[in-house]
Amino acid sequence: MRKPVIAGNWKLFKTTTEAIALVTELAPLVGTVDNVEIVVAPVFTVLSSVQRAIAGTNISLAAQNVFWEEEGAFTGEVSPRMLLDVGCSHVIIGHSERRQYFGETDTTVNRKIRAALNGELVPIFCIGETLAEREAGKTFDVLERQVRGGLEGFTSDQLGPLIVAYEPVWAIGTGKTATDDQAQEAHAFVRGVLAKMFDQGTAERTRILYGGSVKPDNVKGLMSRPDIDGALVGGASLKADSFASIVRFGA
Ligand code: G2H
Repeated sequence: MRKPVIAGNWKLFKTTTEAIALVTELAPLVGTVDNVEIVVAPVFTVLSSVQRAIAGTNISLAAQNVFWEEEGAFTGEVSPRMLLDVGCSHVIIGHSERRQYFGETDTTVNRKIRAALNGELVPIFCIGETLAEREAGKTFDVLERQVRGGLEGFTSDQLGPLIVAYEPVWAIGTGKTATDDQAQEAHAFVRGVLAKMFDQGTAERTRILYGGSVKPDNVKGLMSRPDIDGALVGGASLKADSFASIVRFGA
């Protein structure tokens, strides 16, 4: 059985005071939930403060990005060791906004996943097609290319706890959610690619999250589908009550 994961991607929001207020309100709302892995991903600058605020709770900490080198002359970057140092257990890698605005490619994503796994962090590896790609009938080609590119050169054992997040780019922050059927179809396809690349066991154990305008009122339908193991939530993770509702619907 795959334990569901509900992860909040805070993107470029929340100062220290705001971030602490959010998790302080969130923690008691989800405190009794033990059948869902709950993760929040704040900006780098507030990771330490959020870590102190969630100590002793069932909420885990993720970063939104990582670099593949451990240290060196790489101005502006942060390494896996540094994320571990401030209490991160997870890291989002290859989010479509990073691919779109910061030049990330399947190759850089692959290096980041390797560095994260070597550094004992759980990668939340994001993939997803654009609207143009979907309308051109290329969704499966794009997903297969991204999965193969991101995970090229790994053995099944090395993948360990890797989480995949399917986020159709056209559904991100737009209020348009993929239908339950569209999401399930993509998730089943991705699981099939994992089975082809690795083996059935790896495909069966890998959690595949859906992301793209997930809200309290659509999470239940998505989570009822067999290959949807949770959600990567953006906008709706910025308020404690809506994120808590999503966590509970996913429970
Ligand atoms: C997709 C998602 C979180 P939102 O980017 O990763 O954001 O829920 O706002 O569409």
